[in-house]
Amino acid sequence: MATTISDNGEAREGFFKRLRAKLNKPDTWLSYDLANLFRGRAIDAAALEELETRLLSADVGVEATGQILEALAQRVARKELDDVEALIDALQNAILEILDPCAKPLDISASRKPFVVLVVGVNGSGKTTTIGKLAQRLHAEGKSVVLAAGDTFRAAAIEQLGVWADRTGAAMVAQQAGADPAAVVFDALQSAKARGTQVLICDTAGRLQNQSHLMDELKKVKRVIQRVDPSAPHEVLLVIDANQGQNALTQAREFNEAIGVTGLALTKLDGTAKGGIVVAIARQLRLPIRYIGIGESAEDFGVFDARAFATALVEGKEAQG
Ligand SMILES: Nc1nc2c(ncn2[C@@H]2O[C@H](COP(=O)(O)OP(=O)(O)O)[C@@H](O)[C@H]2O)c(=O)[nH]1
Ligand SMILES: [Mg+2]
Repeated sequence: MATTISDNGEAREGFFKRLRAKLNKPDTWLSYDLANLFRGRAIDAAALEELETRLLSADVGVEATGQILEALAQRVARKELDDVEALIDALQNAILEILDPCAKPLDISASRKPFVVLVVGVNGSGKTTTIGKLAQRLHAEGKSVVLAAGDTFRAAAIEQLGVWADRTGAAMVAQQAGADPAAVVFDALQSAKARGTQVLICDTAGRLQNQSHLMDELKKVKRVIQRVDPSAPHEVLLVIDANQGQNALTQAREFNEAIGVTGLALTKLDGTAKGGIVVAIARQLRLPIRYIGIGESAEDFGVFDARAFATALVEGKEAQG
């Protein structure tokens, strides 16, 4: 495939290579498995049954697995899949079909000033880290950024955001631990407006998603934002740790019901043998997947690219030689 490689393209290429290397721990995921399992065998109903088991154990989920197998079974019936390479190729296409509708990058429109991103998710999912990475990315694009330290639950959370602010050149608006998050976000929004800042990113506390207290707090933050700018927040970004497995789906539904999620960031895909959860999330939630995280540093972060992800998931390291 001939591609013209711009600066941007090169950066994307580099991220894709790291994604491919990090996503598939050597012997954990499909490609290695399948190649060994099916080499020299006929691709028949029995083979598809074994594939089904592997998809389910990789967290692809019942619905997405069903959809994938249906597509493959049709091709087996037409005798189009006569070896393991053809099967892997067809699998990749079936996964891409599920991921593609969710690959909708966040468009940070310049007409919103500031463009307000409210970041939510359970404790430890990677919110603050994702905010730091996003701030870095926006900074590199020449955009001005204010961070609101809306996780006032622990002092350490405010400090952690402060480190990212220093590192990325973003301004931060914070109050002491225990302050009302809605007040912090209100201040930050006023400050961002006064400075003519382009993007405001609001951190929030996580704790447990089933605490109605947390959801009430997030609703209040949202209301306060809307009092200043009725069109905001322009993005409610839910951060999900991919290692949460099927639990991630439950979290997403709860946050979505409470405050309305407009996009997802999926983190810690480097640490999981179950990257298949991304397919389950795409199939069931049908929410735009904006970004993925594949490590702790700022460069371990990229826009979700459905084709690159499907390829990384299915090809793995082995296939790359
Ligand atoms: N390996 C890995 N670690 C991550 C990633 N994103 C965040 N983390 C780590 O996960 C932990 C929790 O992240 P944090 O941003 O504090 O989560 P928060 O509680 O949602 O704000 C930290 O140790 C982060 O460095 C990722 O994509 N990959
Ligand atoms: Mg945090």
